[in-house]
Amino acid sequence: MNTLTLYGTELSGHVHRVRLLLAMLNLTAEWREAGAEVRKSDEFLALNPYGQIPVLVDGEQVISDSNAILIWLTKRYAPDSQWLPKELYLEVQVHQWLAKAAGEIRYGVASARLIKQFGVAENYDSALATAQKFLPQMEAHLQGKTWLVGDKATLADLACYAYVACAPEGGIALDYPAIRQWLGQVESLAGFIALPALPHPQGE
Ligand SMILES: N[C@@H](CCC(=O)N[C@@H](CS)C(=O)NCC(=O)O)C(=O)O
Repeated sequence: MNTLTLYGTELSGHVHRVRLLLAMLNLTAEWREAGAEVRKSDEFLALNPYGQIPVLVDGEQVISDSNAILIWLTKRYAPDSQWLPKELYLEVQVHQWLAKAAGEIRYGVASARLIKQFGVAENYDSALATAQKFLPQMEAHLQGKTWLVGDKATLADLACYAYVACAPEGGIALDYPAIRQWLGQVESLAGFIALPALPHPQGE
């Protein structure tokens, strides 16, 4: 097997989903800390011209974009596993949630956290509106369910977990019982890794 190398930071939810899957698959990757300065370096930009983490190097192959990395790792190292079901209707539902992770979740709860915790110049009102529309939809979806798709944990759960769990760090309360229960299910997976906690902004 090739040596795997993962570029990231511990506080990134995009990186966290990859770390979770590596742990679930019992795979180890060499860690390269890639804060803001590293991401602007020529060496890093040669790996990912978009200057974003995570980046996975697997032998000669370089893969960026967290959800693409999840697909790569699963199809390459655990093609018959639960993480990407083979049954087409379940598989497309996993892809729907990967799209939510890159869409409503990224531009809702994740954006709010970026603004409040890291001073990133995004629009807080827009992030709040996106989150306040999406979280009730996710809550409704999770009624009576343990996992986002089917009856086992999948890539959908790993991809959506971090930024939803960190919503309070962006000043967005998680007053959603089914979502909270689901977060607990993900946290109970063998090999689960917690994100370092950040303070919850007050008065939001
Ligand atoms: N679509 C990308 C987004 C990754 C992303 O936004 N990473 C952030 C850290 S959480 C980053 O590298 N930001 C630096 C930048 O965008 O310049 C993915 O899923 O991996």
